[in-house]
Amino acid sequence: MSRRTKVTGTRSFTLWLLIFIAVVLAVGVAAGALFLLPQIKAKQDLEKHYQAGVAFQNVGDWSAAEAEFKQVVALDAKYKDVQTLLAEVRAALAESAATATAVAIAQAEHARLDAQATATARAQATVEAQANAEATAAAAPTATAEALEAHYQKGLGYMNMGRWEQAKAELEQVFEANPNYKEVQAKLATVETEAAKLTPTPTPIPVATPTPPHTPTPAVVRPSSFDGTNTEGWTTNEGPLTNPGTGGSGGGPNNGCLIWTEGGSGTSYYVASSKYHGDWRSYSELKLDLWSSGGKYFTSGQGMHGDIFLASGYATAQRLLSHRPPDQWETFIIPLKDEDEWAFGGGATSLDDVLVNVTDFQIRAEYGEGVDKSGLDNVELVR
Ligand SMILES: [Ca+2]
Ligand SMILES: [Ca+2]
Repeated sequence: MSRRTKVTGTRSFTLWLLIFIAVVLAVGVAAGALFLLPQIKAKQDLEKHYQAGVAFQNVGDWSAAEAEFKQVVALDAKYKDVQTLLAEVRAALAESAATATAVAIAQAEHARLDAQATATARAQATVEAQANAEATAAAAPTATAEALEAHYQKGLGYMNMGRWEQAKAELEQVFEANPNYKEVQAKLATVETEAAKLTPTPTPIPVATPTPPHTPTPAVVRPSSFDGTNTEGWTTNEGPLTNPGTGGSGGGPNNGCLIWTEGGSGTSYYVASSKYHGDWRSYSELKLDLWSSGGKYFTSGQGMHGDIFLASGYATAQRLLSHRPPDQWETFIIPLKDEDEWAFGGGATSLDDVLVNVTDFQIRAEYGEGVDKSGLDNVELVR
């Protein structure tokens, strides 16, 4: 037999209390979910956009970074350092926009100059082509017209197929023959524009500096070795000059030289023959053998004008040797370049002013006060 128990009194109240508490808890949880979850989610969204913005910023995608940071600001304007990062990103955006503008301006200018050059070239070509076309047309008008039309049509055909290079070749033939033929100029312009899109701009190749042709030249020119008794046109301004036909520098048979002996009141010089007149600028040095003896060495006065004297009209250059030639042959080498040793006169300010066209070349013959003498041999200009 079953027994039924009726719930009454204290036990019934407890049950209802438990139910009430359960209901209150359920409502509380639901309310919590309703109010708190969106806030948690919003917080997560904020961080997600923030991190995305930072990532875009790191890879330099300024627009995407800005978009993300703006979302963060919309949700929470004071979130972390979002305002600073947004400012950075906007600055970068402005900078890249300025760069892009500059590049665009440069490209536009480049394109404009290219177009200008092409137009100029075309205008010139038009003039030439017109002249050619007139001559050709006069010779064979019918044949030319037929050939032109054939090239023109082939050009249009290639254009339709997008074969720009072939189209260009055909249309250029038309243009060369008759620049005003139908719409050839417009078609060519189109073809060139399209062809240019396919062809990368070639890097200009630096123009090689042409190598000047090498002209072999003798190392020693205009030499005077005074073989035999030949004075080779040399003279002195004062005092006698002879060639004994022997005793030249280096010795040996038939080795003559110039000998000057005392004479006159001023300083004596060997005066070169007219063979030495002209442009000396290609020579690097002057070479000669000298000896001297007797008298008392002097380096100024008595009409002296250096040990080596050059003139070009009024312009003069002179210099002393480092020492008096000894009483045996010594070779002296004088560089033909501007050095402190040179003294200029008559308006010359550099050695080249005189070397450009030498009209007088003298080598000092007299080195001593009182009776003295000297010898000269192997005068050479060296390149
Ligand atoms: Ca000689
Ligand atoms: Ca003397």
